[in-house]
Amino acid sequence: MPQVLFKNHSGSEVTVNLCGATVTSWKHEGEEFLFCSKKAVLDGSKAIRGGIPIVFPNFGPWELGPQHGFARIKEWKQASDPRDGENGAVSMDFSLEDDDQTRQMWDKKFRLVYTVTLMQNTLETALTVHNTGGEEFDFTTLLHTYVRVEDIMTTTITGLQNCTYTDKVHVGEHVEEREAVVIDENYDRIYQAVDGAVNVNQDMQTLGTLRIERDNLPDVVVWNPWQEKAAAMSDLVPMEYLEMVCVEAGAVTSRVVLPPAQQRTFSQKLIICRGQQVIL
Ligand code: TA6
Repeated sequence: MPQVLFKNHSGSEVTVNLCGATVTSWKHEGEEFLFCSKKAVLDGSKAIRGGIPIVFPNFGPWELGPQHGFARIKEWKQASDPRDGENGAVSMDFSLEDDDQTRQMWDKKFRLVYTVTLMQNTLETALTVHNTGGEEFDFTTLLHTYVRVEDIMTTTITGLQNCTYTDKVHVGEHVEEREAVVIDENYDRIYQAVDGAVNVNQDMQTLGTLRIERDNLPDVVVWNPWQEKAAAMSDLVPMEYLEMVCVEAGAVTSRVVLPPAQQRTFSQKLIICRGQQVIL
């Protein structure tokens, strides 16, 4: 599957695989900030295990098609060349439209435009959903970001305190009491209507804090398969669960309804905040 790489003038570069328009790598000053498995399948035959797969039009198991929808496994088009924006930003667009295959699963007319923007210290990814048909449709969507961590054991996630979450592992609904969430087991939680940014905090000397800001993506899913599940996954090296955490910005707890001829944009900013205080 073709890949596109582009750079900005402040030492960042991003790689996008046209399979799913999946951002598979984002480097700043030579340091990689996204996790992508060494066993990830990059030929388009399945979703890429890493980077930022795009979930659309359904988060989770789906009676009409594959888990997490088809957008992450379809071949997207490169819809623009890299273009310069304000303050040294560089952007590129990718697009996907309905075709016979998508209409067989989900009989809707749509156009998706995914804009990937490199700014200084920041990667912005914005998905615009256009309803190009004559009827309204509804969907869920999510940016399934795999954050690279040096060591999951010393990583914390802040910004989730007091949020209600649905736990897929210890089934039920709970309220997050911790200021700093620690991942130390198979973890799969949907935090609902999270206000403000979420931070992935690591050692200041290495990756520091990655701040995730969201627009129109109220929910945050936190996932790590942990040892046993990781070992059973064909596209993950068993010990790689120690090097990743998925912090996924989504609109998943309520379905988004889009009337005909309307569009809506869902975006996130991943912001490198090196040197910030780490909460352990
Ligand atoms: O977003 C979390 C999640 O839905 C988990 O339940 C987990 O299974 C994960 O996504 C990965 O799903 P995938 O289909 O990519 O194997």
